[in-house]
Amino acid sequence: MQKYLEPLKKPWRMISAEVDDPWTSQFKEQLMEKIVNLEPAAGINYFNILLLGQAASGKSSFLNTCATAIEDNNRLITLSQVYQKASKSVTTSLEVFPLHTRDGQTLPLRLFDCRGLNVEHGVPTEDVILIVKGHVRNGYEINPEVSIKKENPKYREIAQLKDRMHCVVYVTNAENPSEQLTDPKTEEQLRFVRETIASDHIPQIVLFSKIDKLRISNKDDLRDVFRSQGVRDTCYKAAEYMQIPLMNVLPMSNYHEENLPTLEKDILALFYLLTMMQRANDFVSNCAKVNVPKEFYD
Ligand SMILES: Nc1nc2c(ncn2[C@@H]2O[C@H](COP(=O)(O)OP(=O)(O)OP(=O)(O)O)[C@@H](O)[C@H]2O)c(=O)[nH]1
Ligand SMILES: [Mg+2]
Repeated sequence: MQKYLEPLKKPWRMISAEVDDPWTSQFKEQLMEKIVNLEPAAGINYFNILLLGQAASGKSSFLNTCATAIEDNNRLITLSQVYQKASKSVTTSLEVFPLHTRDGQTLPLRLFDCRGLNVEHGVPTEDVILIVKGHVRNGYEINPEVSIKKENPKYREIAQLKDRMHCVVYVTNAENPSEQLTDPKTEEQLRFVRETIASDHIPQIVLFSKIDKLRISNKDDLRDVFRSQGVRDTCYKAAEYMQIPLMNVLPMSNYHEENLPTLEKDILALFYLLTMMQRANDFVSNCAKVNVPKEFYD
């Protein structure tokens, strides 16, 4: 426990190089402006970002936290259902909800929520790959027993760049024992998915939720998240487990017990959303070879 009490001398992650103190409403405004003004490259209308993870890892809660931060209207938003205790997935289909700003602008972003991973009660591995490659439409009710059939109206035969996932976010959480972030079968499933989609160069991120369950610092203040040795060590373990670089592991605490939004959680959600959108845009630009002279790859 002692290590959680010793802050790092310097923050391990600079949330912004431009400001000394990121926990201000000015910084929140800056993030919001960047998000609202980020236009997808290559003529696509929406970035597609997929949330994947075990049941109860915090996927739907992250989506709701993002919706709350984006609307910024001093109220909590629940687009996707969250229950207090559930052994199987509460979310059973592939579902997407529009995110709106306070003045009604819709973000050019589709954040897909999904049934939890698990070979027996979760999304079949084949379906995960089909979803990532853009062959499954919004609203598909996932059947843990069998993969989607081509005759299903929710199956998309020809998937274009606009239909594919442009960034995959694995949601894992601090509730799991540090050495084992998933059960062994899900670990196997995750490894297969990671390796399959890595060959397509799709950006992959780990969202490490429920960090409020750790003792973040002496004051146990979310503002110490990037100064906490304990959070850094836990994210490092997650990075090793998921075989994803530490810079792509984002420590998060979703809205789960509060009655009103807080500046800290809004800023974390906006910062991570912007990170995901930027990675997605890099992927889209790369696929469409935006700004690359014709002879470059000759
Ligand atoms: N303490 C804490 N609890 C959280 C956090 N995020 C989610 N929870 C709680 O964890 C439980 C599961 O959260 P969900 O968001 O439903 O998880 P999910 O991954 O969508 O789960 P399924 O839809 O069942 O696959 C709920 O009781 C949430 O309130 C967090 O950051 N901190
Ligand atoms: Mg859910």
